Amino acid sequence: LLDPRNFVVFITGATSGFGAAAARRYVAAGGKVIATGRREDRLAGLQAELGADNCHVMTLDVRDRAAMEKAAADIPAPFAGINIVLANAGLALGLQPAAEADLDDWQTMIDTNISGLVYTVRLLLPGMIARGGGHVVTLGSVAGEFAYPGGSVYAASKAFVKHFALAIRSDLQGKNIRVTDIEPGLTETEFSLVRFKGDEGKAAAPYAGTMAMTAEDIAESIFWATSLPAHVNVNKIQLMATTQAIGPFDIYRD
Ligand code: NDP
Ligand code: 8X3
Repeated sequence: LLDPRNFVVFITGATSGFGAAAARRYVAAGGKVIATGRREDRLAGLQAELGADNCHVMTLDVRDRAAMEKAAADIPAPFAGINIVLANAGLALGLQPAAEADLDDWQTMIDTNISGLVYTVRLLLPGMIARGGGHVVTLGSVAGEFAYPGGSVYAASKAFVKHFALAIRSDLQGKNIRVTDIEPGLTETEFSLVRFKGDEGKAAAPYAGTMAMTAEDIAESIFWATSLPAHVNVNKIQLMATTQAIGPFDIYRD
């Protein structure tokens, strides 16, 4: 197994959910993280918890290409040896049928889940290659594999993530860069609170009366994939809560 004390992990979306749990997991194992996101107060809290020697924070919006370019060029020396990029920032907005969905919501998902992802990966890959190797971890979803009503652009954006991850692997042959797409199902984080725009009742409903996965479960799978011996590439990991399964096709009848 690789020694996690050598890990330097750049994380998008570290203010909550999987990203925050992954930051804690890597630092607990002796690694260093660069934690990023838009909410400065959350980043400050995470840094206070993990220590400034282990956790560097950068306030940034992954949709802002210029800010992303500046951030990638601005990593302080102790954290400059990034060898894991966790491209995790993302969101779902709304669950309306396609003909009723808010086009601004669709745009935000495309800008965040697709544009933000490709900025992150494209800007950080050359440095990792120059330093001799590393690992890109993307956050896809079961939604990228199984369509569901109201999923539309969110599901399609996650299909993009999955295929982007597989495709860049082909370009990275011989560069010692691994690529893994993590594809979780039902996991209780702030995901639903964001999807339902702060409506706590609606946000709680997907998790009510069941045992969803936790952010720590997903962080563990990310940590596992990146800790395997360097000659092993996990292409993708699809995880569901034990209480979640795939339903039948939906047949309309008069
Ligand atoms: P959370 O809402 O808990 O966390 C999302 C993170 O993304 C936050 O840190 C948020 O930070 C960040 N983020 C959102 N928009 C931006 C932006 N424009 N710029 C920078 N950061 C941004 O959700 P999860 O932890 O559950 O989600 C993480 C990833 O996992 C997402 O890509 C999601 O689609 C995916 N996923 C989630 C599943 C689930 O059931 N929870 C299942 C499958 C995949 P901030 O708001 O501070 O910017
Ligand atoms: C999050 C899981 O099923 O809510 O990607 O789309 S789901």
